[in-house]
Amino acid sequence: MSPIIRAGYVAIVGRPNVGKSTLVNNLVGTRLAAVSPKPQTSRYRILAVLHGDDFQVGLLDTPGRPAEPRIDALSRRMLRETRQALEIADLAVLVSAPRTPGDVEETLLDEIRAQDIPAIVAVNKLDTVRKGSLLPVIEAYNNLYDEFRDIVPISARTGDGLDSLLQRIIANLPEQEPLFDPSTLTDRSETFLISELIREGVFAVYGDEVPYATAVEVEKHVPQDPEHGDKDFIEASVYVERSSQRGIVVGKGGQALKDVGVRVRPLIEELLGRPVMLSLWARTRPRWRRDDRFLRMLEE
Ligand SMILES: Nc1nc2c(ncn2[C@@H]2O[C@H](COP(=O)(O)OP(=O)(O)OP(=O)(O)O)[C@@H](O)[C@H]2O)c(=O)[nH]1
Ligand SMILES: [Mg+2]
Repeated sequence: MSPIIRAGYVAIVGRPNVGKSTLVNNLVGTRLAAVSPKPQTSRYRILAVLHGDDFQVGLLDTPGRPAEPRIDALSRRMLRETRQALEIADLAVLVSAPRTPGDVEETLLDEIRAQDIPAIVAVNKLDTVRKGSLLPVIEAYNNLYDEFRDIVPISARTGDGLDSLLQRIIANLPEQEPLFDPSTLTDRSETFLISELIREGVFAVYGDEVPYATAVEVEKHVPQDPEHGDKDFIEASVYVERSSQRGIVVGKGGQALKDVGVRVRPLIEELLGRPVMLSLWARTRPRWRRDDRFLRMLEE
């Protein structure tokens, strides 16, 4: 018979750019979710499982909830990812910047309440503020909802407070048989994780507008092909909506796309544990943000 442990799914929700993906990556100690200084980096729900002797925490990273979502298939899917994470979850962690809650937090709180699950607030980016300035933030969250199980200040970047957050998460999970195989780290395929690392590179290299017009598809992954010098061969496309954007993605003499490759290849090698040859192509695909079939295909 399996032992009874603390086990469950934890939806990590919050507005864009508050550090949800950084937190998830830091808790599991692996770069699974794309991170960037630009809002709305995450587009998918990603499971990351943290295993301990007497617990299993299934963290669900989610896309940030914008104040005013765009109206297209991609934005609709992003909202749905958060909703589904809350439906699956045994516990919600509402991640916040070190600021008092606003409309977005209230909306998310309504959705958490509708699922009738306990919630913890993680006030992130502790490293960017003076300690004293957190008190009014904590008080405002307390006033917003007096049933928060905890309000924990953290810095996902420095790791400050993550141990106590994890303890509070575990303590609020149901006692049950293990949910995951001990070897499970994520529910996402290697191909998907590679495409997300490339997307992270795209968010890092290009200016404000272009990343939102891009999608990444890994088209070919040939593991350890001797023809290519005993390296995995990976070919991927960076899609944009307009040909003018394609020019920006390629850059002068192909330099911008090369920069993405240089940045991303070591991260893919770290993920796979093998040397990689990466070939990136920029392609135009008009209105891909509205193309549900294309979006579904990217998730596989
Ligand atoms: N100073 C500081 N920066 C942080 C911290 N946590 C995250 N960041 C930065 O905040 C930015 C956003 O981080 P993400 O993890 O991508 O945020 P997110 O909430 O997943 O964003 P979306 O996916 O767009 O919703 C990145 O530049 C991170 O490096 C922190 O504790 N302190
Ligand atoms: Mg994210």
